[in-house]
Amino acid sequence: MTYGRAVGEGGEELDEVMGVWLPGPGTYTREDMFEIQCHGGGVCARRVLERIVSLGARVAEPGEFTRRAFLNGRIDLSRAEAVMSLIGASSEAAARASLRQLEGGISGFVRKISDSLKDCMALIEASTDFPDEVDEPDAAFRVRAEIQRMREEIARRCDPRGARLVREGASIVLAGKPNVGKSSLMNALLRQERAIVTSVPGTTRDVLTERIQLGGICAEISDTAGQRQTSDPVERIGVERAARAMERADIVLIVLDASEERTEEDEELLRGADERAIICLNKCDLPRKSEYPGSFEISAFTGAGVDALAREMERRLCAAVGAEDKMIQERHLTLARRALDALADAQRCVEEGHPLDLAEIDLRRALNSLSEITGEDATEEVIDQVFRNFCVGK
Ligand SMILES: Nc1nc2c(ncn2[C@@H]2O[C@H](COP(=O)(O)OP(=O)(O)OP(=O)(O)O)[C@@H](O)[C@H]2O)c(=O)[nH]1
Ligand SMILES: [Mg+2]
Repeated sequence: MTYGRAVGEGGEELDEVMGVWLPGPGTYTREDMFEIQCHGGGVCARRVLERIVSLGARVAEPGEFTRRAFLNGRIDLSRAEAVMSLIGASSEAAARASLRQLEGGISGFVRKISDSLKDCMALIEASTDFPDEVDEPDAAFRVRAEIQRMREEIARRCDPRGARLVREGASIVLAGKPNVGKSSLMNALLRQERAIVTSVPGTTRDVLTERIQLGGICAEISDTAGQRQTSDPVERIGVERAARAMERADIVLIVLDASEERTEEDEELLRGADERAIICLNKCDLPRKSEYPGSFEISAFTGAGVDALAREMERRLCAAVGAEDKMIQERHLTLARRALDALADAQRCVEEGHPLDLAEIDLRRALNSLSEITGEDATEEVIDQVFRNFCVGK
């Protein structure tokens, strides 16, 4: 590392810098590299960069460094993608999953399954080439068992919902009739006065969204307009938006008012409750007029029970994400599903008693799909597609 000055065309000083010489192959791309470290902020970096470009350098294309690392064999395609998702991670869970992928979690898994597939194919070839030495029914039995095992193992890693939760975060929606305390609960969960709270029913009209982190998972929490029949056109649009937000939610907090008798509007919401719902009996600080078995008894006003509710949401989201190493990238999920389909065809083929070399064709298809995840013989088109989404310079 050398200390020096970056100078302009006329010798004028642009910045005080450090120059670092990094000889390959121990570098990110395995090539020789030279790094100039200038002061932060927009102006210094831009001036130095413009000067270097005027001397003949060019700015890297999006993902070019990682692409070079891939083309020079330092990382496989799934690790290159992990670099990108690590940079873009919006939550602890996303960063953790990306790091595991960068360390080769997916690559190792793909290698293991690919080896099992090759073993199966070798066994099939042996049974067709040397029928006297390898008993075909016995080979068929072993291949079938192995296919079943591989299918289960791949399926465990393929969880589109868990992947979406890690990648994009969860959606939590507050629902309930007007004035039960949805906006108050939103504020209590956020620990800030975000939504307007009044004693006038119909206060919230639009969907109001904020981000929180629950157990390292990013969640968008949305306060909505109270559900009721209304002739006010503005409120009616709000009620429709609330219904749409509920359809897409991962968790629906159905808020009831413990200080009031339940009404038909409450009952209708409760009838629509599915496994995504958590029933919150709010205003428990006031004298009770209604109960609800199995509900979370809370007071958005005093804060009682709100932490327990947050912990329950955290528990549910963490359970949905799962502890095991899963695939998070859409591209990997698509390819793994393709491999699963091919394996299902292979299994059917063996079970229906067709010649084993027919199943081998399906096994090869599965192998090709899996190899595309790590980018062994990936086409130029696939590689372009992966790096197109990178940010500039990495
Ligand atoms: N005592 C008590 N009052 C509460 C509690 N939660 C909310 N309130 C009061 O209930 C009234 C309505 O609260 P909001 O949070 O605006 O209710 P909302 O469900 O968002 O109502 P809309 O936006 O009209 O659908 C306000 O006067 C709050 O102060 C609570 O836990 N205890
Ligand atoms: Mg409100």
